[in-house]
Amino acid sequence: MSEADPMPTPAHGVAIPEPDAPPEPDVEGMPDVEAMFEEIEVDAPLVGIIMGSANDKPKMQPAGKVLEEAGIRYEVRVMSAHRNPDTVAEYCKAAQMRGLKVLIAGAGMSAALPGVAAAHTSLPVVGVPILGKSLGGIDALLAIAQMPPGVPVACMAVDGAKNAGLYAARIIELT
Ligand code: RP5
Repeated sequence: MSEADPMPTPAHGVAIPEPDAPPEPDVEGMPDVEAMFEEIEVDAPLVGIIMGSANDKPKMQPAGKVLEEAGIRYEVRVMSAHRNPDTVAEYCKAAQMRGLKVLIAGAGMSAALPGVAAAHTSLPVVGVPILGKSLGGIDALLAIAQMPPGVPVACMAVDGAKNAGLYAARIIELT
């Protein structure tokens, strides 16, 4: 046997295999993981305020005011469950991973937004029925209150965005 022999054969003739080399890290998959972490900002908002129309902004503004006063970071997005269903699904599916803790969802008329949001996230969803031009807000109120079992949505009063902000703040204080 020379010193250069890489696998010396023992006297009884059975070669002892080298221990398995540790698996190579999956460098192919790393960029995806890094991208996910890059999306989690240090100052990421804790509450997402979403609403079905830009016209809902004045009605939803009290929720943001309450959160601001409580020092809770939030973001505001306009997206309609009926007019932008893909946007709603994408936003709500990514919400928890982005660091959001609560969603506040306001909508008027056939107000599907809070329920659709709850269908796409495990985060607590606080619904705000917004008074429309007819039916005194009862349309949105019932749409948000009458969620089927298994898809929970907290329903505030008609135009109850202030309480939605307070409710979200209480949830965050518990987490
Ligand atoms: C809902 O339809 C919105 O939340 C809004 O309250 C209502 C009417 O929408 P616009 O016609 O004002 O955009 O989706």
